[in-house]
Amino acid sequence: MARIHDKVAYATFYCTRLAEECVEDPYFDAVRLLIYQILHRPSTCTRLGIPLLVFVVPHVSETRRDVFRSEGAKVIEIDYVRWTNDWIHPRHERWIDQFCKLRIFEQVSYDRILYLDADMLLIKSLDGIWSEPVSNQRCKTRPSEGQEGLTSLSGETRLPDTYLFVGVTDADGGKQPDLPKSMAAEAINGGFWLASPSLELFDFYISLLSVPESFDSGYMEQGIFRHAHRRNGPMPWRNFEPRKWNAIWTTVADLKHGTATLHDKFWITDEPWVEPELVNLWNEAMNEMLEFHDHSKLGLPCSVPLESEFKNGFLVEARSLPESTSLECA
Ligand SMILES: [Mn+2]
Repeated sequence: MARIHDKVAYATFYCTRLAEECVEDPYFDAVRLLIYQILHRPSTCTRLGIPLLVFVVPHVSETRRDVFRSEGAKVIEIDYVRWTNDWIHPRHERWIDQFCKLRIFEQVSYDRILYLDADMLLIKSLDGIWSEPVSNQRCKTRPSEGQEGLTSLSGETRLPDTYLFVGVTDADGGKQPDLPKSMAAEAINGGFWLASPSLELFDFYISLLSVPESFDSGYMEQGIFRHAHRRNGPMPWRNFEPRKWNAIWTTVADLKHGTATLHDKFWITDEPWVEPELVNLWNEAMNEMLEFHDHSKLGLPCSVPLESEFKNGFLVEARSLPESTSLECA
C-alpha cells in the first residue's frame, strides 16, 4: 500500500570538475534536462508536486547552482568524502567524487528518495514508482551470526535494524552487456535506486572505505552498494521489475516495451551501442527544454499539458499560474 504521508523526493547529483567555468559540460546540460523532465515537461513531469533535489559538491559554482534553482530544483550542497586508503582507485578520473552520492543517505528529513543519474531520458512520469509494493516495504536486516556469507568484516559499523534499498541491475535493457548471467543479475546499477536515508546506513557504507578490498573500488559508490546489499549478505537489495522503470544499455526495444526511463549518455553518439532514434529523442527533449526556458524568461505561461492530463484533474492549478509564480507543473 502506498504511504501518502511520507516525505519523498527525486534526486540527482552534479559534480563535474571544470578547468574553467565557461567550459561546456554535457552533464550540466543533462541535469538541466532532468529538471525539465521531472518538473515541467507535460509528458513526464510529476503530478504530485514532488521536489527534485540536485546535490552538488563544494566546487560547483554559484552560477551553475543558480541555474538549477531558477529552473525549479532544490540545490543541496554536500561535502566531499575523503579517503586516504591506497587500495581505492576510481576506474575513471571523473568518478573521483562519486562517493559523495552516499551523502544522500544523510538526508534523513526525507523518508524516501529516488536517485537518478543525470544521463536519463524520461518517457513517462515516475510518480507511480512511489506506490510500487517494493518501494514501500522496509526490510529487516538479517542477523549476521552463524550464517554463511554474513560474517562482518572487522571495521564495519553496526547495521541498521531495517532498511530500504531498491534498484535495477546493470544489465536491464534491450542490449545487455557481455556479462555472465549470474553476475549480471546481481550487479546493482548505481544510477537508479530508491532508498530511505539512514545515518546508520551511511556510516556503514563509509566504514567500508577502511576495510581493504571490501568492495570493488573501481566502481566507487556502486561497488559499495553491490557489497553492502549483496543477496547473501545481511541487507540484500531488492529490484524493480526489469525494464519497467529503468533500462540501461538501452535500445528502441525498451522504448516500445514502455520503460519509464532510458539510461545512457545520449550526447556520445559515436559509440556503437547508441541508437540514433533515442539520440533524436534526447535532442528533441533538450531543444524543448531550451525553448521552454526562453519562453519562461519572457513571462509566458507553462507549456500546455496534454488533454488527457486535464481530464484526470491534474495540473489545472499550475496552468493558471503565471510562469514567474511557479516553475513547477504540479
Ligand atoms: Mn549514468
